Amino acid sequence: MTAFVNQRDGIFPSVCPLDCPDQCGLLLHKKDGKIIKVEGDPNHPVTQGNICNKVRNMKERIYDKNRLTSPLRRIGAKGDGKFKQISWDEAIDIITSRWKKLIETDGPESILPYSFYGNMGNLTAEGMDRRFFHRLGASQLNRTICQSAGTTGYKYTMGGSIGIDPEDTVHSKLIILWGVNAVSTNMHQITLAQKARKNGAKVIVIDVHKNQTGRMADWFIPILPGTDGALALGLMHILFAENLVDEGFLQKYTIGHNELREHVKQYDPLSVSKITGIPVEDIYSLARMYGETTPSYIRIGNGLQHHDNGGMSTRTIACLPALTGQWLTKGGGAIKSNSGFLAFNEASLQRPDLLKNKQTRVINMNEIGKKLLELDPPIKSMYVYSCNPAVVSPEGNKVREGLGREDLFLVVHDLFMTETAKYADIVLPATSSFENTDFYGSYWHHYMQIQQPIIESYGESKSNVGVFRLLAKGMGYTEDAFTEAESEMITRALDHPANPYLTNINYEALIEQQYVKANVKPLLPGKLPTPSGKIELFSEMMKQDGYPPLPTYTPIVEDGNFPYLFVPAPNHNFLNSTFSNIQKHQSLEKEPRIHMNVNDAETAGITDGEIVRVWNQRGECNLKVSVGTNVLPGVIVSQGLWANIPGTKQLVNSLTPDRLSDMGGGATFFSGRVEVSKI
Ligand SMILES: Nc1nc2c(c(=O)[nH]1)N[C@H]1C(S)=C(S)[C@@H](COP(=O)(O)OP(=O)(O)OC[C@H]3O[C@@H](n4cnc5c(=O)[nH]c(N)nc54)[C@H](O)[C@@H]3O)O[C@H]1N2
Ligand SMILES: Nc1nc2c(c(=O)[nH]1)N[C@H]1C(S)=C(S)[C@@H](COP(=O)(O)OP(=O)(O)OC[C@H]3O[C@@H](n4cnc5c(=O)[nH]c(N)nc54)[C@H](O)[C@@H]3O)O[C@H]1N2
Ligand code: SF4
Ligand SMILES: [Mo]
Repeated sequence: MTAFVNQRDGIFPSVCPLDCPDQCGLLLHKKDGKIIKVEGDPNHPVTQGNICNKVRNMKERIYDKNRLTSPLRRIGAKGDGKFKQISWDEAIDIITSRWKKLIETDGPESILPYSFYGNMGNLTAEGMDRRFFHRLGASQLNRTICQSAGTTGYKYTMGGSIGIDPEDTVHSKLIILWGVNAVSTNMHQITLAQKARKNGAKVIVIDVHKNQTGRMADWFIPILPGTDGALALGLMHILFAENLVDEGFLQKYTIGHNELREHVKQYDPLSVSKITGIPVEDIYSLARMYGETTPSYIRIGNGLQHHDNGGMSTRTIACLPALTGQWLTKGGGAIKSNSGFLAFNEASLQRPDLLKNKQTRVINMNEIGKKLLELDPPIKSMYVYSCNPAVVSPEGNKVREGLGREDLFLVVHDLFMTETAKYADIVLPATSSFENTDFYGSYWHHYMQIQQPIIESYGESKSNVGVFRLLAKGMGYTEDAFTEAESEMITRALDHPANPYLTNINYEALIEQQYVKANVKPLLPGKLPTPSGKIELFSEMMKQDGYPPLPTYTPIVEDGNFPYLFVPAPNHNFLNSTFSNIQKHQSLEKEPRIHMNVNDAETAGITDGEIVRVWNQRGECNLKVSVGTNVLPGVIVSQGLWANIPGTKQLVNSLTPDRLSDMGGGATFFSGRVEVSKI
């Protein structure tokens, strides 16, 4: 391995670590041992040297004056943010002594890890940590906050997280960006769509908010939140009624088309229009355009699945390409997530065998507030890493009350003193991804990439892998699993005979080439990983799991007597809450705002630019209002997960429900209702 870290000057290959589908190839410019510039790597086949503004400014974050440099121990009240510097030895000793005691008095399940993908590297996000907590026998976390509902729904139709090769979307003639704010959240999909457009493709955006993505569309279709399943069923109704379906394809590659044909008769365009807020003529135009254009491509976003009915909506939309036989044409089909192609050997990386068949309880991360407050026997200690629950998890007031519990021993490992870390008893400093060894697979394109350490660890910071090695030692665990080298962990994780797409990807190839594409072929003709091997328009498995076996529209759940549906979505310059603490990114976003329809504002006597109170049974925020026509009446949209600046009330998740979605235990961030009042 080239020791990049020892070279004080030069340009080094890297990968964007953030939870973003594009997973860009990067080049890091180093001078005197420090990163002076982050740019896109022109050699990356998909991202081709273009990166977003957030990461072009990444060095501001890496060298921000507020980055944590040493372990800290709390000296003030919980949440106050008063800490004292301690050594790593002390920190590990405090944590492991406390845990050893807890294991004796309350059992290992009184300890809960809480993490997500603040850094997408597999060793960091789901490697050494899993080994450690398996060995400990801790409560397990069900990591459902992001795409769980949609992934489960899509799987019923297609068998797994598999779609088309996004590089093929330059050949598409109709591109539907459905519940995805791709200009901000998947920018290279836009680059590919623009290329397709040059060849005559049309781009349609279906969203509850006419944001930057809606503005670039040839046709923007505003829809009421949580009604996408109904729209998809209305489209199917017209496709069957007007013989716009591909009968040969349905016969050969699907099951249940006859049942579906009968079933969708009830979803007539007039009823669907009333549900979705989309004019009847537009539903007809969209169906005909979709029925008459090949290849067509649907990029299914995460937005539409953050609802009570998100699993079924995604399952339903995933049926559409089969009706018109898209999967056989280059550039035809859909992508929800492509993570299935790059699936590695989880058992070898995560070592569930270290649990020794113990059945430990599983806690859904979306319910963490409630669980911290109500679970019996209680969670006595939580270890948070690569995640910022005080800002990102729903029912935020409960989350913060739970984190503030005097008897909860809280450890937080992060690069910054996040809102969550302020509640911690012990705070540990984390390295940035550029200081680590790790391997990365995109959940959109088909490339696996490697990160080798490029800069020295910042201050005394340590990687997740490094900290779990120390914790294992402190606990007295002697298994080889905790001393295995990173290179060995990668080698073994990539040895996965069950995944035929990985055959050409291994550690050596990654070191040599930096990017290696999975050995992916078109899904059809071929056998899909569904029970029938075909696209399942009717799903016996859904029936067994207690769902309607055919795509069905169910409205989102009643949520109190408040007039507006509230959609608190991500923004352009942050990545979830990451960057929300960085001055440069804050000033680009100006301040947190809500968007409100002009008719609603008039009725409520609210004027553009005013600060309003947004509230419901769960909490309240004071936010500036933008009055206009980019949301439908009855809908309020905010963007960005802002931290609480003292004196402000802007944690949008204090308003969001912790109900679970229909499938996968997913989050329902966008299915809550609010009132908006003048202050
Ligand atoms: N700049 C930036 N990029 C990011 C992120 C970020 O925070 N900032 N986050 C990353 C992560 S973790 C993820 S999961 C992805 C998420 O990225 P996306 O898949 O784009 O999902 P969201 O941005 O949550 O929502 C997408 C759109 O769905 C709309 N929407 C909400 N409800 C509905 C609905 O019921 N129907 C329809 N049709 N539309 C609806 C929202 O208005 C929004 O414009 O982005 C990743 N990339
Ligand atoms: N209202 C609302 N809430 C949402 C969403 C929404 O659209 N609306 N989106 C949801 C979605 S899709 C997601 S994925 C979640 C994301 O929620 P989180 O996973 O919490 O994502 P971030 O806010 O980016 O926080 C990641 C944290 O990890 C830290 N970190 C980065 N690298 C490392 C590392 O190597 N080690 C350690 N120990 N820490 C590291 C970062 O500094 C940061 O504080 O938020 C969810 N919350
Ligand atoms: S956040 Fe997304 S678009 Fe920006 S550099 Fe990273 S992978 Fe690329
Ligand atoms: Mo996410």
